[in-house]
Amino acid sequence: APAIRLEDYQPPVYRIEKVHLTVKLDPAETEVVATLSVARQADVQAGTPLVLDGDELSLRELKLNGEVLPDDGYTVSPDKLEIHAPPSKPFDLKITTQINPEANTKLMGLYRSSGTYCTQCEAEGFRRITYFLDRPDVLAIYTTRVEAPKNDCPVLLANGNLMEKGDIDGTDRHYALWHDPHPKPAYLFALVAGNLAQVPDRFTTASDKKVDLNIYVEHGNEGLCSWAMDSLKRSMKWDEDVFGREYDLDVFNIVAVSDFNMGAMENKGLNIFNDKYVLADPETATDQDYANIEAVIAHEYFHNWTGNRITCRDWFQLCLKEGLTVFRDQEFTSDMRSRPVKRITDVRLLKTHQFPEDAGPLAHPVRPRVYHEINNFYTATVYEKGAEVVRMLKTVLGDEGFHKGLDLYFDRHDGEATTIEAFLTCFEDTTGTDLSQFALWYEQAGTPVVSVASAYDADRQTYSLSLSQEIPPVPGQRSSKPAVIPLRFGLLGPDGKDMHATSASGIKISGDVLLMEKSRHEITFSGISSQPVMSLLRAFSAPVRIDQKFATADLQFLAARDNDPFNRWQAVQSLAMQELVRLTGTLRHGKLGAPADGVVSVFGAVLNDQNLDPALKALALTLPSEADIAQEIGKNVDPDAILAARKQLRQAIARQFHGALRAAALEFAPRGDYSPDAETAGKRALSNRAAYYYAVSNTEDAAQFTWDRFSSADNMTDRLAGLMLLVHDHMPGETAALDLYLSRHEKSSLAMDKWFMVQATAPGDGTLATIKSLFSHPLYDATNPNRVRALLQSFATGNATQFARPDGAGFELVAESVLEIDKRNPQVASRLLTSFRSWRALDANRCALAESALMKISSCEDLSRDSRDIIDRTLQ
Ligand code: B3K
Ligand code: ZN
Repeated sequence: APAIRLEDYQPPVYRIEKVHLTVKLDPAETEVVATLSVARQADVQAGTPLVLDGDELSLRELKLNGEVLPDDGYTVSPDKLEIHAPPSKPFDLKITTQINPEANTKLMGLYRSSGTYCTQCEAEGFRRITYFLDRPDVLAIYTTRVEAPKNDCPVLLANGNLMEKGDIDGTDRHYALWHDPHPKPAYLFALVAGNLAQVPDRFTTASDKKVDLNIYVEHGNEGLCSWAMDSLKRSMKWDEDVFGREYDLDVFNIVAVSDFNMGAMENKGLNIFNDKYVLADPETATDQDYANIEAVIAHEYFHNWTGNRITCRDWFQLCLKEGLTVFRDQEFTSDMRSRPVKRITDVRLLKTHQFPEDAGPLAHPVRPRVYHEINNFYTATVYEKGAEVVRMLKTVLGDEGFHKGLDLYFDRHDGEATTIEAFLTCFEDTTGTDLSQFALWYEQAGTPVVSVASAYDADRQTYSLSLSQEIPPVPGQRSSKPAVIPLRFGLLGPDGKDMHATSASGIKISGDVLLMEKSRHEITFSGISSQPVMSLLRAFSAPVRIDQKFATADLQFLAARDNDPFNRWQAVQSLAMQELVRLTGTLRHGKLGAPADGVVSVFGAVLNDQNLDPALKALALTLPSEADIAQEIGKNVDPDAILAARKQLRQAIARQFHGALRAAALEFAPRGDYSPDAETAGKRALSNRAAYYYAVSNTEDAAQFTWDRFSSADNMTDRLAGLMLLVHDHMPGETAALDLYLSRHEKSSLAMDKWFMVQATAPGDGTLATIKSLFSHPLYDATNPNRVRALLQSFATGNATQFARPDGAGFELVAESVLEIDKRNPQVASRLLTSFRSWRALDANRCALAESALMKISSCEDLSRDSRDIIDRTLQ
């Protein structure tokens, strides 16, 4: 596939102003009649050919201004329709294509999920429905007529407002006519038809407009939508209150489907969701699921302004809508729940997903400059780092400047397809700030490392700080320019309070933010009356790594006293990380070191801190993940040693504090009816975190205690936590627990995904055989993306020791699966393939084994474009 480059961008030569679609649904032979109102751009020569995109299409009829086009007037293939010499005046093009939804296993374009017709058009799925200028800078007004048998498909939906609905005389079919008055790119087109249950509600906007809200689900799931609906209403209200954004149609529809390549899709007025981000009740959904549903519902809703009303000029600008919308959904969750908890959760996600991406062969800038397959760029870098960049913009400009700039953006670009440059210009225009250096965050890949050294001079009462920044080389980027790095900080005095310098030199400071703009800064704070402890990067004010040598005592001090909750958490993590890296090293030399008392006791102090919010406490008591430790070690990684080191520290904490842990597990277990609210969920998290340690405490009742918690759980959060312990720690009752869970949940596919996931992520030699036998389990379905991800993606990304087995069998299994899935669903396959991205960091033996598995994939000649792109970059 050819490389698509940002620098080659050309505006479209024709506009498509209106689209009238008639979709006559049929499982294998759906007919699509598209009438496009086309106009030549003013600066384009008359007669310039019109070249429309297609993908696996077959043309049935073609008319121009009502006349059948002669054969020599056009050329057509499944992926292209070219009109050689279109009229110079605006014209109508009527294109009839036939498609086969039933055979569409890629789940792009129009397909069927459990009998329901649905569409997915982002990024380039519309061209699988009809020939079109399938690019985000072609904005049209759509009218859609959906036709289907009344019995099979009582529900007929498309974007916009419903204009008309009726029977088609003399047939068993009916139709619905939808009109969307807002011009939109084709990737936001959607239609749905099926036999679905409707859960209605209503929202009144700030300007008193009534909006009908509906969630459509499979019959029987009506009772599982109330959390999603509640989340939607809160999102709508919040976007009015915080960003001044109102909804703009008479109806907002959400449809939940069970076969979906990703989380959800923000189609105008008709969001389509993976049902895991809609359906919830205490019996089948965890607290985490509830939080995810709230966040994804909000995210898709917020796209209505950031993405739909203002969209992207081209796919290189993807972060324009995604980074900004993730930032908005993060803020929403922070307001709905606990800001520090949300911040820590997001940073953990960033560090486990985005940092490794940015440090490996798949690294790319937040705004890439080149791609071969755009679907491979819906990445943690575009989404999560993209959100961090927006967050930094807010930190650099201040709340007021940020909101003024954003208001201008909404005003100036409403109805347009635009760019990152245009976005940044709005902030420059409102605040007078030059953002040209800041813009490098969109251009440069890799995670900057900020190195810190400090010295205190008691005589002069000065504290000096040397800061330097550097981005380690990443593919295609050997050197880099200094970025603008806002570092939120505090200088802690011995009493734990922030000290205030009488003056500071060497850097721009605004409030509690140091603004790095150069590669080096020598900073001096004066009037510092005693040796301070530096708390840097508070609230994780920039997506960087900090390289700072800390004395254990200073980290202990920060862990206990920092008034920034994020950095308190970070201090505990840093202490644990130092120790885990040390223990891993010892284990690799065949020795068994004991965890240091000083580190273990910090966990005891956290556990016994009466003033710490339970949710924060649960997070502080969570050890860095195996993936985090691997990343910290960086090269020659041995996952077995990491697993063993982590287990050692966990056991040491468990053995030393078993009494307090048991007490906390009991004390914080919420009583009474289940509620998913953040506070109650925080208590449950702490209770389960304590139980996680207690399970390996060597006390007599640890096994029984764990079993009882599992078997008596009255909600999924506790049941799943219990099941994980029994299965991952191979405790007595492991098999019985899996059987009990299976018989209880076999009817709920979302609950069963968790059952597959728990087994796939169990450490231990037996897991590979388990996975292979699960392939033939009656409930395994290789065509359902959620199920495939539950078994294989979770194995490849969440079971480091078995994926990277020293005999290579884990890599083999994933490689074979990629090849098999790729034939059916390239997007699911290529996503699974990205789990190899850190292969070069492994030890020599594992590295060689990973390479041969990758070579095997690469040698396959008919790989999809998606997987070819990932494999080529992974091996480069
Ligand atoms: N915009 C969609 C993602 C589409 C992915 C296409 N491969 C969901 C979202 O980010 O809201
Ligand atoms: Zn999004």
